[in-house]
Amino acid sequence: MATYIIGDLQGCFDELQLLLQEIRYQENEDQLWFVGDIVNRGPKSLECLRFVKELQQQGKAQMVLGNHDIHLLAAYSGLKRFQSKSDTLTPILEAEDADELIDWLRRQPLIVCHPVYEAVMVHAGIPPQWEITQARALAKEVEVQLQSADWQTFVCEHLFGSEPDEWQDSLRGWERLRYIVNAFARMRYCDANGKLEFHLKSAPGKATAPFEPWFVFPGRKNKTHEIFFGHWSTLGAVDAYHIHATDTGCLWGGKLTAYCLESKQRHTLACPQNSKPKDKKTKKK
Ligand SMILES: [Mn+2]
Repeated sequence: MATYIIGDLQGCFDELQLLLQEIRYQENEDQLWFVGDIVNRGPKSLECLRFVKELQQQGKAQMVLGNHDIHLLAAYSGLKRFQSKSDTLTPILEAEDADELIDWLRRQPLIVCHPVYEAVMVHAGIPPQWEITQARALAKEVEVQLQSADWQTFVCEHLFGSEPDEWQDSLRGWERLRYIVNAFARMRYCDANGKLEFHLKSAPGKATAPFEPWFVFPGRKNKTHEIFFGHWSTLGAVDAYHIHATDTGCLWGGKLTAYCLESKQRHTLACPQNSKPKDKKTKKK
């Protein structure tokens, strides 16, 4: 039995199938962990979503919500403010099983914890000031809202926005939930206290002080666990600092990653067939 952590799919269904063949994935034995951003920008988001849903419902896969998955929840709910020309969500919204897909998607978590290993999966990261136990509890606060009957009000009216960018235990209400979502699903850079910086998207290396990649701070309280995440395609394959970055830019002509938790081996599939969508400003690896 193996557990494979699969990087951001973003609709790259054919590449996923090729990668699964290459690693000789055994559906009845192996577990797949998807780091989120299952959908959008790529060509086959509907196929990706159906595939992950089917496996998850059979207990063969888990996923966490990424910013694009949350974006899909918003698009389904009629929120037009953040729609983009490069969105490729229409086939999902028009699918006959759209309601079931969305109802399932909104019940997916922001963090997944391995039952045996000290390993967790999130889409973007966990800010330095949160221990894993606290991170799990905070993720739950958002999950409860997304699973409530009134979830569309939460998504359309309260969830989006980059404020507050600083965490306080005393934060309450929508502001508290917004920071939590942004940390788990959007963060790349922050300061030592978890103040979020959303304008920086490039690979580390430039002078960005006091902001650094969220995982490099010496006092980071969640170093107790190996953290698997995606979201940051310009970061590439990093296995250091007790973190494992798995978004290797399949969508942008890079690679799709499957990291085997047990053997600690990375498997990648080159995806040169994907042309870069026009609005993408980051360089491909
Ligand atoms: Mn993302």
